[in-house]
Amino acid sequence: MFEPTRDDRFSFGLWTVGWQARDPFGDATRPPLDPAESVHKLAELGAWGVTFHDDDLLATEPDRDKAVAAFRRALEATGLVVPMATTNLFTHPVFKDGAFTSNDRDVRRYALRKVMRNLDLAAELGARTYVCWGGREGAETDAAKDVRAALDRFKEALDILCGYVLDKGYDIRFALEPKPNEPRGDILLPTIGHALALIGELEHPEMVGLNPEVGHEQMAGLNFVHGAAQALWHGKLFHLDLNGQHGIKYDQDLVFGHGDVKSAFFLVDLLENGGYDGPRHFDYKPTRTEDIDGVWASAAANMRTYLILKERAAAFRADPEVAEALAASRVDQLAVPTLAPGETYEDLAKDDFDPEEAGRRGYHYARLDQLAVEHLLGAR
Ligand code: 3MF
Ligand code: MG
Ligand code: MG
Ligand code: MG
Repeated sequence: MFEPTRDDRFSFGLWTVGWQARDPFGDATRPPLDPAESVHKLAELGAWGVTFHDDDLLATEPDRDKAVAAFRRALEATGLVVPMATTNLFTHPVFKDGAFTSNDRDVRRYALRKVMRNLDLAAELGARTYVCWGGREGAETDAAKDVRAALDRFKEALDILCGYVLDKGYDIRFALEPKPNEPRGDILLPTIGHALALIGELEHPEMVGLNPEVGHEQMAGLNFVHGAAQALWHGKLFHLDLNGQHGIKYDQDLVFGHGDVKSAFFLVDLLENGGYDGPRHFDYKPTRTEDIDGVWASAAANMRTYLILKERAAAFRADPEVAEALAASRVDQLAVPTLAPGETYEDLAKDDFDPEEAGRRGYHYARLDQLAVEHLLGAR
C-alpha cells in the first residue's frame, strides 16, 4: 500500500534531489549528483516524470551536448517523461537585478535568449509546460525599481516568448510561479492573485497560467488551498510545486506534508476531486542534515505522504457521517445560485426572512473540522 506507480504522475525537479545543501551561512554538505543517476533513482522509486532548469543538466558534465545526450539516454532507459522545464535566471551574477525586469537592457535581452534556447530543448523532450519563476525580479529598495515599468517589461518578455512558441509551433504553455520574497527582499508577482492579474494583460492570456508553490503562499501567511482553488476556478492551474512549510519564515521546501499537514490534506482533497489533471510535481529540498540515503528517503516520502493523504481524503469523502455533517453545514448549498432561474434583483424584495432567526442558526463547522482531523489522523 502507498507504493507510487507511473499512473500517479509524480514528478520531481532535478534541482530537488540534486540540491547540494548550500545555504547563506554554510557550504554544501553533499556532492553534486549526476542527473542521469537521479533519473534512474527517481524511476526506481516510482516517479513518472522529471523536470529541469537548463543549468541543472550541467551539474556534473560542463559540455551541454554531452550532458543532454546522457540525460536523454537515462530518459529512454527508464521511460521517465519530461512534463515541464524551466530556466535558471537567478544563479549567475548577471541576474543579480533580475532577468526580464533587470534595469540593464542587455541583461533582459540575454535572459530571453537563454529562455528561448532551453524552450527548444523542452519542446524536443516533449515538455508541455514551461515555468517562469521570477526569483530575481524584484528589489530591496523601492528607489531602485519602477514597478510599473518592470511590469511592462515582464509583459513584454512573456509576449515575446509566447510569440516564439507560436512561431515554432511548439505545444507549450507557460506557467508563472509566484513567490513573495527570497532571494530578493520583495519579488514581483508575489502571490497567486498578483500573477493572475498580470495574465489578463498579456497578448496571449490563454497560453499563460500558474505554477503555484505550497510554501511560497504560506511564506506570506496565505491559504494555499484557497489560492490553488482560485487558480483552478480561473482555468489557470497548469502545474504546481508541492512541498512543506511551517508558516511565515524563509522558504523551507520541506517534504510535502512535513509542514502544515492539515492544509496538505485539504490540498490533496482539492487536487483529487476538484478537476486538476496536471502532474503532481514536488519542489522540495532534502534538508541540509541528510546524506545521499536521506536524499532518496525524502524523495520517497513526498510520494508516500501524498498517497496516504489521498487515501485519507477518500475515506473522509466516503464516510456517511461526513456526508451528514457536510449537509448540516450547508456546504452543498453554496453551489446553488442566489437567484433562482428567471428571477431578478426585484424578486429579492419578496423574501419573508427573519435575520434574527437566521443569526441564531449554527453552521456546525466544529463537528465537520473534527471529522476531517480524525480522518487525517487515521482515527476513523
Ligand atoms: C524557488 C523555486 C524555484 C522554482 C523553479 C521552477 C528553484 O523558491 O521554487 O526552484 O520552482 O525555478 O521554475
Ligand atoms: Mg520554492
Ligand atoms: Mg518552486
Ligand atoms: Mg519553496
